[in-house]
Amino acid sequence: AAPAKQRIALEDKKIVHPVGKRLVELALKKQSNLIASADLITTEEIIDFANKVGEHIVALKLHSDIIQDFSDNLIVELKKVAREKEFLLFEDRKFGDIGNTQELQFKKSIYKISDWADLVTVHPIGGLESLKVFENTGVITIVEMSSKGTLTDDYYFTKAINVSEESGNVLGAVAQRQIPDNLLLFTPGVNISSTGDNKGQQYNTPELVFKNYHTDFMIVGRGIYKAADVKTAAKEYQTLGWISYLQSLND
Ligand code: 5BU
Repeated sequence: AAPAKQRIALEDKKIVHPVGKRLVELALKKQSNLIASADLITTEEIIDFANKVGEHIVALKLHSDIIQDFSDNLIVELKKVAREKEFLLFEDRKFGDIGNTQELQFKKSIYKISDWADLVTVHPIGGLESLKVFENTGVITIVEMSSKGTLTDDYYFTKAINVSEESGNVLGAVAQRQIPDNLLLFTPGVNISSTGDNKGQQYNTPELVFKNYHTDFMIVGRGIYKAADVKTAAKEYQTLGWISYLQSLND
């Protein structure tokens, strides 16, 4: 489908959340709207990956609960790389409970997400007040998923966007379509050499998501971490993503 309207450039988006502002600043400085998903299960692999892709990304996305040897040391090391190579730490926790439980999961688990994550994902299914517990961490709501047969239909999407716009904690949303300009759009399900996997994931190209969805940040997992040369792959996605973004400004 053709884009409904002109896309807004990153620097012209009216983002008020400090973490959202920082992300935009990093994107413009590094000429990157790439978020790498480090879906790796050991500390060694994650640190190695972060060092290789760091200069090409604006954020490193983690699933802490898949890391077999998770420890505070991993976070100490990751923070060092993140500071050095200038990217944010993004925990894709997909919270989805009442506020009190989310608060315990966010602050009290062995992952101590509140101590280090710049960004977290949340299913806004618990409603507006459930989002308050994330305090100064940037919340990215999941308003639509990339997988085949997802239950995030138009009705859910609209309600989830309303909650996201009302909450001061939310800087953006994950979706596979255009969203209001006051939110940053994050799109996973991006791969240049595959159209999907055998577990329901569906892929689009960087060109498509920037042009048709007006994505602000693309999220790439296997396209990078499974590549024979992850640094080269990250650079390739960075370049293609940025070119696609710039082209989409002129559509
Ligand atoms: P992939 O290897 O590029 O398919 O990984 C995609 C990542 O994005 C993975 O960590 C997922 O958990 C995450 N993801 C997604 O693929 N689709 C969604 O709708 C959401 C998250 Br929300």
